[in-house]
Amino acid sequence: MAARSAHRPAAAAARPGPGRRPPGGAGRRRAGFEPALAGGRRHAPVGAEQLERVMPPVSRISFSSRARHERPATILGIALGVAFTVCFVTGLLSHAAQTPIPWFPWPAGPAWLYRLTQGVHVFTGLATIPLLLGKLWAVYPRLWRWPPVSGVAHAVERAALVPLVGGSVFLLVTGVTNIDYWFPYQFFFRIAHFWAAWITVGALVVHVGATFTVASGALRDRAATAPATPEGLDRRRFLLAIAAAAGAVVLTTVGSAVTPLRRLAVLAPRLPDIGPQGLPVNHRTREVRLPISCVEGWSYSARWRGIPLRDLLEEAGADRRAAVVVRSLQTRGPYSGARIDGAHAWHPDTLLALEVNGAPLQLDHGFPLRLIAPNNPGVLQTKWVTEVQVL
Ligand SMILES: Nc1nc2c(c(=O)[nH]1)N[C@H]1C(S)=C(S)[C@@H](COP(=O)(O)O)O[C@H]1N2
Ligand SMILES: [Mo]
Repeated sequence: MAARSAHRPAAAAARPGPGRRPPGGAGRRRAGFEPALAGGRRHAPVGAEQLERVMPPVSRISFSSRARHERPATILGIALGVAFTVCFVTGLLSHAAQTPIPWFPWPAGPAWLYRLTQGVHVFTGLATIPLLLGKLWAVYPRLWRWPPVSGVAHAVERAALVPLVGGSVFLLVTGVTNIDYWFPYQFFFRIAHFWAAWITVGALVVHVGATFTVASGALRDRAATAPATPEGLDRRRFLLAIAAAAGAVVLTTVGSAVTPLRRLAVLAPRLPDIGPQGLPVNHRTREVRLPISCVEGWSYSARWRGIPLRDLLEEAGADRRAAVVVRSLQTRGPYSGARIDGAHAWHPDTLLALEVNGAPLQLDHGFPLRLIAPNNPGVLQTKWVTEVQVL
């Protein structure tokens, strides 16, 4: 959306003749495609028919919707710009609180400040999801605009969409998977999220600069951006639906921080009052039922709760084939440590256990931390763990 003239071919594509529905069947292919080309400044190139065969539906599907015009796209863009700025600033504050910056010491008070800034960060980020989906829906016909670029400035604007859209999606996906404790990637969340934010905001600045004229025009002039035919989703209703979706996302999650709304927090991954001693727990703890089987022949089965060893190994970047030595506070004797192979170390049930049968480990059972792995002799279930070493 660099300049009006550049946008015209797509706008024309979005406007079938009066009273005509967007053509759908193969028989109407030609009729649907031609107005789009006629509306452009150039005539149909020779390859138009082949091009149409490659991507016929996209050139016609309901691009007539009234919702798909400059004005709603601009309003959503402003909402997104505000949301991203709020997320960016609160994210930087969070970064400053975790990685001290000499010239920006994070204060010890007021005590509620981080609770507020990080709540705003996460819940604004979640509200951004419907806004971004709406914006992408409203503007995606422009991807098929012909010609794809109409000059250097336009090329820069379009190129900036790659880090802008890619970065936004990356930030939202990693943010959501992180609060869900799902890490389907190798990189360290916080660092990747931090740098992606800088890239996205940089691209956002380019985007706002490049689209400012068109966007402010669309805001000033309600009538000019109205499509010829009143088909498809009404613009106002479209924006209301997006706003309602964003509100619903916040209402169904914010209760994980705002206690009075706790009962509404059906989409929140953690609730403020669920967990031992009335507080949520934030370890990736896991509970398994495994036996201790002593070489002497006696054995007992118990419920162990603790941190999967593989999570630690993963974070340390350990090799899956490497053997692991788990060391005990007890420095002498055959039980001062256990050497376990990769298959045991990376088994999802192998834990550094903190609890047994619903209570913290008793001192004799290895308080505060002991190893418990499936199908290993008791001698290898090291108690009083102090160190894990990858060989
Ligand atoms: N540090 C240390 N870990 C240890 C031991 C030990 O003496 N010291 N004994 C091992 C043996 S032989 C067995 S059978 C189990 C017994 O676990 P429990 O004492 O919790 O029943 O712990 C194992 N882990
Ligand atoms: Mo044992």
